[in-house]
Amino acid sequence: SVEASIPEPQREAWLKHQVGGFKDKDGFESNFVRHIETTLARSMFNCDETAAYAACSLAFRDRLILEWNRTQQRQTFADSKRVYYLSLEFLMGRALDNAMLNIGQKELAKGGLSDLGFRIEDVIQQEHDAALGNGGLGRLAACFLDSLASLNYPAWGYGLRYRYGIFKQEIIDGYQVEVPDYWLDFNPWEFPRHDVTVDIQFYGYVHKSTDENGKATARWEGGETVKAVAYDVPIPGYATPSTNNLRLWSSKAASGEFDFQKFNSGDYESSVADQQRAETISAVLYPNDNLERGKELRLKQQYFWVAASLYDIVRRFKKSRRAWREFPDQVAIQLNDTHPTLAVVELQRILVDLEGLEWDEAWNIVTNTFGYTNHTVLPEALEKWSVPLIQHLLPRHLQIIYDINLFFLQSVERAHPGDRDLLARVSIIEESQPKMVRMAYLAIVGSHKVNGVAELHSDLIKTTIFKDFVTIFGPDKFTNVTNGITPRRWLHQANPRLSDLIASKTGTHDFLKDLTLLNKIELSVDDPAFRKEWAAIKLANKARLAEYIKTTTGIVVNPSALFDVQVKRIHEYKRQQMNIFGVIHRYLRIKAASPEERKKFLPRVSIFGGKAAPGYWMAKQIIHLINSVGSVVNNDKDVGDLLKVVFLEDYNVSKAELIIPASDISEHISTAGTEASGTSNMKFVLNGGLIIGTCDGANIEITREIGENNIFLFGNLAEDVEDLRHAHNYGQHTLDPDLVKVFEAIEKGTFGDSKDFAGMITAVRDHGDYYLVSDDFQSYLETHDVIDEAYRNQEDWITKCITSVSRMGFFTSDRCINEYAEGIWNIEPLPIETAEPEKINS
Ligand code: F58
Repeated sequence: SVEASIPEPQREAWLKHQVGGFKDKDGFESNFVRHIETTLARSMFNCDETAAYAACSLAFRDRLILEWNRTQQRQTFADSKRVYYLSLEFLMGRALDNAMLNIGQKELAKGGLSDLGFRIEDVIQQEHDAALGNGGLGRLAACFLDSLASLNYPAWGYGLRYRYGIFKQEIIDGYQVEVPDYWLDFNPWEFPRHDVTVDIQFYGYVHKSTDENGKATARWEGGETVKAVAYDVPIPGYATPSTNNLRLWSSKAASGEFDFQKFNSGDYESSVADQQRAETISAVLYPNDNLERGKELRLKQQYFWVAASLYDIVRRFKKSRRAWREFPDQVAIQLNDTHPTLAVVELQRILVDLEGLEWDEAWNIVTNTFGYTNHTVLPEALEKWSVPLIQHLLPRHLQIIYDINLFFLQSVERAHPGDRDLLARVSIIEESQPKMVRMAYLAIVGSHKVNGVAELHSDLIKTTIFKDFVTIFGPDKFTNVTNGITPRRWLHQANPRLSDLIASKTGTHDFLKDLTLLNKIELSVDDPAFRKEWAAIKLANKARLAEYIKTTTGIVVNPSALFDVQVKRIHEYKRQQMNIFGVIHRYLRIKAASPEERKKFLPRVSIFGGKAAPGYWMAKQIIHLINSVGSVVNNDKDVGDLLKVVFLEDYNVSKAELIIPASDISEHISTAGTEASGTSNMKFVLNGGLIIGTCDGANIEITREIGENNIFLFGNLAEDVEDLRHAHNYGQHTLDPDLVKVFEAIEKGTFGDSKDFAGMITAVRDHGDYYLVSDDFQSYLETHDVIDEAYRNQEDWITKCITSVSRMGFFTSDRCINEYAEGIWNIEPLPIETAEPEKINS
């Protein structure tokens, strides 16, 4: 047993004083007060909400640490296979509420806080989001961590501890302004491990020689060394004691604080320069969404993180004293997109250069260890790194990449003799000026499985960007794992009343562990009391959002209007421009209508939110147009409640938890074939909102599950996109007449200086309308009219909502994780022998 690892003479003393963590409300309160007075050195006579948040978090943290230690001990003793999820982004959001719910102690904390004079909601609101991610990819990683822990898989996440997460967005005069997000002021959820450090090397040169047995060896020498320091974040599972670890690396100068020599000789500036240069590596999250820019610092981040993580993983494996060939039986590593692909090269380097394995044996271990998930087909988002840059920063890795490519191309040549074009197409090295390393190709060659994130997307990668690799490796290497979301955060935490209403019909909250149990509520679809409460919850959620809109923007919206929401990163392919053009079209119709006719319009609130990458000019123009339309429409007496346009500043995870439960209809309207999956589409439907969408990403599978009567689909299909684009570029582009009217209104200056929006119009009218806005516009408008009609029939609408929710079981991230575990990682959950009674959720 675990206890036996303590030497006999000391065991009794240790076990006698083992900390238990609080067990009841009284215990929580005493913990809380102790943290206020000692840990935080605050007085109980003047304790504000910030201090209450801190003390409450510390009390819960104490609980988490204990379970976390036990989980790690359990996993070490079991010595079973672990999975390592490598992601440059983990968009975690707030931790306190999630911790309370997952360990089943929120009610207890609520009572305790109330005894001490606080409202739990206010305390929760004090927490700053952990925003170490851009959008879907980063949030998916966070959902996966929740599922891995909840399902008792032995799993670690590895990422970077950015000092600045995604920037904070402010809207000033209708424009986006970026403000740094310094989030580490007080972060009770991380544990610095100053004893867990790895020295990471950059630059230098490679020394090649032959050893005494005539074997060629390579040694990477010289260059710069930076220290990686581990920071651990506990990840509690839901209704299980399992608490996994997320390890984030922070960079520090390797050589102490600073150069005293220089300091003493008066050169203070350069004495700190080394330290600053080292710390820059983990300083900022790159704020691009679906765009890769090839900056040296980004490559440094990637190698720094990958090398530290692999060192850690290998160190753990070596403790088991197994033979190297058993590595893939003990270790699965998942590459979240191509950002960690250097891990393939680094593991090969460790095995060949440092551990002395033969190339082929090492390569066999490497490819059996890695799996690669692709998240995009957009060409501008596919990572490529210039050969000279890699040569400079990682000279030995470049040689290994060339060798990997050589052996790969030789195998292709053997299977497809004489096909020179094929060799050029699949080469990991692109023969451009300068030459480039194609990271996706390297990831495919270095992994045993490659997956897309929704059915359509997985089909598209097989037939377009990775077609040749299907020919070479065969179809079985390529698979699909449709994305999912954690129902703990996206239903129970974000929408507790709905979660409880569902539980009142299904008998328990077990659907949070097995989401397919939601199907039981379909039996209650005609139950009047259930329907009434369902509608009341939606209205309350809308009223709460209306209140938030009023306090943050001053705009007054009517909670009984139809709330139409599009919240996600701003990108041309996601087509927020089409949405705002549609809003303008609606505004023009209202304006043109007589007072009598106006009464027939259904009141609507169009809600937008999302950040634009700071260098993405067109995305910023879209934000500006949305705000400009808002200031005209919202102040037009002719319009009144019939139309309001709201842009919510600084969309992030905690705002998503507020916005999503308040939506009637949400927009997932990417050009067909461009959105790999989408995950907010799932969150909206799970919260009893309907969606308007294109036949793209997971919208297609959502339709299959919930039924096509319950979703509003429109627009051209992925298979037609190429031909349409071709037609645009060869002079056959007649714009949709309603879109022309919208453009005329903008150009007349209806929404301010039309020059500010010229780029958005030219993109459609003069530059080939790459995203097919005009082609889909009519179908989009018509579908919105259908939505208005459907919403008027509230009874039918509620039936659609309930039916949809009941059929959403498939989209839990628990299902995804089980699919990865079985089909890619070959790992099993670690059984929990002693489920402590207080862990079982209420
Ligand atoms: C997103 N990708 C996809 N990338 O766009 C979305 O369809 C999918 O649902 C989601 O992944 C999860 O699979 C995405 O968010 C990024 O933000 C990258 C950040 C780093 C630079 C390249 C884009």
